[in-house]
Amino acid sequence: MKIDVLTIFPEFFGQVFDFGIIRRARLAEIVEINVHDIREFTADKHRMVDDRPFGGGDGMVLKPEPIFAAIETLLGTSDRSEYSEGTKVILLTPQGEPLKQSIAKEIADETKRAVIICGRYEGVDERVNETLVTHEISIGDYVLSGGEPAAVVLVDAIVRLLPNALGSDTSAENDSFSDGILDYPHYTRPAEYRGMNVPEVLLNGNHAEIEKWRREKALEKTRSVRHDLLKGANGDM
Ligand code: 6GU
Repeated sequence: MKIDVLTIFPEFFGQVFDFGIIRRARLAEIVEINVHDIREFTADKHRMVDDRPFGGGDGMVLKPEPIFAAIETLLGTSDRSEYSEGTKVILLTPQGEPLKQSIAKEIADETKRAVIICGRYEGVDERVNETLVTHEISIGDYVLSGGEPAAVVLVDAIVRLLPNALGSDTSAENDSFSDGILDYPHYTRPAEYRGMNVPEVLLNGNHAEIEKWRREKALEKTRSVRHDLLKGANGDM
């Protein structure tokens, strides 16, 4: 997969893609990630990336011209009906569809080429959305100053789902959310720490019992902090 990130703050991404699973996936050429400064695609002498909103109001709005130019340079067209198969242009804004594991999975499975546009909180000219964008995504119901942190979240969520991105000893299938509920509690050595003991069931090697305990704990946790997830979860509620 090839991912291009469009941002007015390219330095924000300095080292964020140089660690752990994302770094490994890049080195293994499972994914290529390039960050581009939207300002590099301006054509005016002041290199303006934003301007005041028509109709008035607070803040600045990202101008369409440099974003159209960037997409034309990267994808060869600014008409989304002409994108190659497997191309997605994702706009990150608080107005987008809330990111879920199922969306990350769909993108990981179907995408060869992703361009991620980092919006800014005050807005992006709507013609970008109308013409270039195939998916508008939000990472949750809270306000970020810009889409940059959201881009890091989205890239991480996608890349770890790409074939062979995780080591052979780990699998995305066992992740929290892959079965629609939260993860069970984990323990490692020592078996007793400052008087706190690891649950006996995990020490006795009975794998059927361990499975059952984990499922119960996962459901208990989900019921207590994320009751909304249980509508539609596998198994009993
Ligand atoms: Cl993608 N952008 C901004 N600015 N705020 C957000 C968001 C995105 N997702 C949640 N809040």
